[in-house]
Amino acid sequence: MTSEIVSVIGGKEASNGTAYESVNPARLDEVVARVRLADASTFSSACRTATAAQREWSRVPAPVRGRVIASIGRLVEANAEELARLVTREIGKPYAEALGEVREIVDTCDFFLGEGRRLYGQTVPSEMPDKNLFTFRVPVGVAAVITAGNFPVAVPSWYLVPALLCGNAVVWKPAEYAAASAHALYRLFTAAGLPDGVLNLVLADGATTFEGLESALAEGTVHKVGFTGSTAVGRAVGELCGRHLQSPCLELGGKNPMVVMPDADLDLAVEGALFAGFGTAGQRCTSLGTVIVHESVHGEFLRRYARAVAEAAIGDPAGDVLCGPLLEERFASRYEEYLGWIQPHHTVVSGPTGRITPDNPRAGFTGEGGLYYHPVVVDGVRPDDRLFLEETFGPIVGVTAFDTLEEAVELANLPGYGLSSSIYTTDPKSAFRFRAGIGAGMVSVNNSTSGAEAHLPFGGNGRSGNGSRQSGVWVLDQFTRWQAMNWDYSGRLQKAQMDVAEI
Ligand code: UN1
Repeated sequence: MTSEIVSVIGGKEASNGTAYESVNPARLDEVVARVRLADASTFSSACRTATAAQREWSRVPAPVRGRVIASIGRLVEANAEELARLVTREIGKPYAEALGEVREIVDTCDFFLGEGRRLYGQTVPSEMPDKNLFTFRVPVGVAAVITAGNFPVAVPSWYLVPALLCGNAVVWKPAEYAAASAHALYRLFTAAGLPDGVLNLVLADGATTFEGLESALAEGTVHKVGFTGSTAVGRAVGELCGRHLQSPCLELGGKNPMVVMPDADLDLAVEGALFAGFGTAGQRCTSLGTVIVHESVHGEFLRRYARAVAEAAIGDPAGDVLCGPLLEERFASRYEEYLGWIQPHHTVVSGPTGRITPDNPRAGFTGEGGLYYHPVVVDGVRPDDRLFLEETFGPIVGVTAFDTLEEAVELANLPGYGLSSSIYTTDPKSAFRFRAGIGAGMVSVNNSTSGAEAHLPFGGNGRSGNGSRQSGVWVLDQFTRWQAMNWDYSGRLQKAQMDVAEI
């Protein structure tokens, strides 16, 4: 049994609050961590502490901050297997994927350590003589980062690393059911040499966090909110930020489509649909929602997909499996509701549905108890079905047929999300037409909807977010604001628009 995990603010442990247990979803009787969940005032006091620490941190030259990011990357790399094992134990993510997730933090650090030596501003020509114009990137101040538990370490690093590199302080509130993984990552970050108060960890439930965030925004101690989670909560976070004239970075749900053209390599498409649909037990924001398959290959695709799903390894996430348990009880019961959306006009082509139990077994299953579910493929979903329209965070994929590419694009856009998308085709014209028509922030050609690389812009539109982008240079616009400077050395008052130089 591990000792209790608590919030850390300004380098000090905050041990007030209520008790919570983070449980291994693969073995529900195994407590991974005893956690103390803080109250709302802890969140707002963390934001005040961060405000003071940020002043000093922003004065540290960006290349030096970059060196701290480099140390974080090295520390994470040196502890990768241990961290990945903890992620597997705490949220049930198959070990190979968990290790990949840790790799994604290292990739993020690799990218941003050099950004400390760039973080470029610009020189801009003036319309007047003897005058220079400049732009500077300035840190926003304190970033409140609220993250989900399906990517308990990589997705937080997408916020934390660039925010810190840009000279901000951070108050990070991870998902409580992933508190041990978050705490381990927090320890690696601070061990790399971040001064106290620059990165603060607040362990709290959602409602308390919301309350704490509301007062911090009113006090003016939060200047940017980064939120990864459901569309419903993202909407509430967006409304709250809007009242305080802030534009948050929102990374929300997806109903990610995969279009399979008649000329597609069907085996490749099946492999992609298997990983995108059932990797991470379908609990990525980039997981596959609906396969939109051309009617001429619909039957053959379904036959091969159903066989691949039947043969997929499901069970103990510490082993070599495609799919482990769902994240937590709350997600499992919500997923059971989604199963209730299956209608008489649908055909389940994957065999049994629901929880895997001795009475509802699955061949080759290697788990014991735990929140394991049968992977489900539902053919015949229609544009007005909830299964077609709504995100179903969990192992269920809908299938529908189309005739023309225009119709496929329309179907793909219909649910109004816009995170990831994919097309399988051997014809570049179809691929580019799809790219031009799809409303998603990310498009894959002959690849899974999930598994974006850590240095391309990541983010969505519509119900998937407010158009903000993470990763690569694009995220710098979330964590810095442009400051414009003009310097007149003419020795007289030159008035813009009024004293324009004549030829
Ligand atoms: C998420 O589920 O919130 O592209 C992020 C992917 C991963 C990140 C998923 N690199 O699937």
